[in-house]
Amino acid sequence: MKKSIKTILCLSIGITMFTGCKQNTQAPSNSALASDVASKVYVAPGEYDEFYAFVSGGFSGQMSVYGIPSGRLLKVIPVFSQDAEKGYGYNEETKPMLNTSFGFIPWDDAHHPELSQTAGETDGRWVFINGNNTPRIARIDLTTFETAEIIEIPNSGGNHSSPFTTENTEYVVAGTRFAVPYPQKDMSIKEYKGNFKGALTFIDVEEETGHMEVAFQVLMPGFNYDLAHSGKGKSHGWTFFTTYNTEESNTLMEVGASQNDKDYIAAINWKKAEEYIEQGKFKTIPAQYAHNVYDEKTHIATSEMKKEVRVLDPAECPGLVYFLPTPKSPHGVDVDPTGEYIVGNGKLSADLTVHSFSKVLAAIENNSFDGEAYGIPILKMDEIVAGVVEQAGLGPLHTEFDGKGNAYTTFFISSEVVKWNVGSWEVADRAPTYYSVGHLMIPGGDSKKPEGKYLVALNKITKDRYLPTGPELNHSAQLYDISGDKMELLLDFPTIGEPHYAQGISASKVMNKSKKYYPINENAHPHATKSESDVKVVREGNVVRIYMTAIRSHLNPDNIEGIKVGDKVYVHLTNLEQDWDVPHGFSIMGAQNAELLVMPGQTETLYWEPKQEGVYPFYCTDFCSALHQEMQGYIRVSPANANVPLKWSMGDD
Ligand code: K7E
Ligand code: CUA
Repeated sequence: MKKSIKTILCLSIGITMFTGCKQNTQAPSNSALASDVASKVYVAPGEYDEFYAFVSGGFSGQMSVYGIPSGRLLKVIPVFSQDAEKGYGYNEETKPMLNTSFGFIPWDDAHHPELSQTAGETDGRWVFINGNNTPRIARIDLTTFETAEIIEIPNSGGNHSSPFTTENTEYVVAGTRFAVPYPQKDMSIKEYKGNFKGALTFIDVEEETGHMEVAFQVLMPGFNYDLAHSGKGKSHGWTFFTTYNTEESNTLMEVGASQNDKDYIAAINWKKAEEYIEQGKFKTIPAQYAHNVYDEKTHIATSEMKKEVRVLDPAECPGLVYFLPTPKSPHGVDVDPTGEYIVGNGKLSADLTVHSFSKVLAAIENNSFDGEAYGIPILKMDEIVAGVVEQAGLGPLHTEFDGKGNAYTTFFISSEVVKWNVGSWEVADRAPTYYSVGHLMIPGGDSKKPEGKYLVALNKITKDRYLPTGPELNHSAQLYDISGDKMELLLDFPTIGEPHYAQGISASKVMNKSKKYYPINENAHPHATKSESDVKVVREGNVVRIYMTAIRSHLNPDNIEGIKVGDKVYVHLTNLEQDWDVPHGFSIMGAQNAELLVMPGQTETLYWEPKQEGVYPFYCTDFCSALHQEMQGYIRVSPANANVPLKWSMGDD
């Protein structure tokens, strides 16, 4: 076993470091593949995949949806970024979704999709995802596959240990990666130690609607809070956050944050937190954060600015937080399906440390503490460790479970997935990844009921796996069959942006709820046009509103005159179709927001300031019918001082 680790290691480092010099002219060998793998990923034309996979876009700020096992890209869902494919963040209706306390921010870094759960199982209602850079959490509705809500996280910096859910989606959590002054203020960076803080935020998710509110924050020492997972079963009521930089270094972090032999997993008893909130033991701190909600009936997002947040100080709330010593700068923290085992993936350690929740409770009961940090008790490590997976690989990052008593951990440096037994801590199998794997995903793999048939490795480096596409290659995912004793590599497929985490779910839990169109009679958009007989153009001062409809195969009206240079023109386009998968597009020459893409039954608005006189064509941008090319019209733009009367028509009227 030792030897094979070495071989893999050399291979992986070799490839990672040196492919630049030794150009590959041929595709890498596929000799590792069994001959029947193609049939295992083949989904015949017209047939459906067995699972949905929701894959983060990382620096693209989006989330993409794939079918598993085929690896087909089904959709890209715009979340924290404007998206020219969907019009999200360009049309007037969705711009407020990207509002923050810093104004409109149309790009973020999204890492961790997390499905909603009921009784510890994925339920197919929503998927949440974090924006790291300007801290935000989004909720995507899995009937529409659209972003329904985004809430900003106050006094956070690098919203990374987010948005992991509790067993019944009571909360999704949002932990700050970077410690910052709390509340934010001007102060010397050199005074970091002891003064900066880390806020761990619990966001209440309303059971029926999914509506999010910041319930409370736990004000932690100024460490970095890297990842989280909530307890389940016996550990329900707790959430675990990894920490690094317990050194509280503020410069040259690669050295400064790697001094301590052990950092901690912070165990937060959120049921206890609820009691303290109930008893009024919180402080109310001024804060500024945006809460953006998309209304499916009006098809409009609104943004509200929130002003304060409730904060609990662990030093004043005994029993709220304990530290579990864990080697060494742990990255992921993962809880097994029973809720008993808490796996710390110490990225600078060769071993995996697994804590026992029962032992944690016993240690708390017996006051088995090894001192404290900022008033938070540190549990004695040797009293809480359940086992150690020794020398499993290099650079463990993340672990998922198959529901059959096995865990699978990714090792970034040794570029492999290692399967090990929960309980005996023995390594059972290992499979190389190409290359440098980050997260992995098993459908339901962080829930009580994993569906342990497939595993997807989400890789950081692609190099020679695909045809070259210049300096940047798409990231890659790799699909493994894990139904047998040995992992079997089935498929490579490219991803959009950087796939950090992903979540998977049986298609049957989602597909039948999928919306086919928006009922036009429920369209409550204030500028909807529900019938072609209601189309009109209205001028109020220099604001002109065009109430337009789209149906195969015309835009109505299609001739408009009386618009002037300097007008503020709003094209409110309603798609009158009541049929699945018949969007219409709209675009007009010279408009800076350029285009719309309107779903059946929906109304969207394009804002346009005509800059030059002339006659400008507009047209439908989505090939919707045999006469799509005829779906076009003209708008005449006259000089600012002209007195051309406002007129609109379609046909001869
Ligand atoms: Cu490991 Cu942001 Cu979850 Cu990427 S993080 S790998
Ligand atoms: Cu409507 Cu093309």
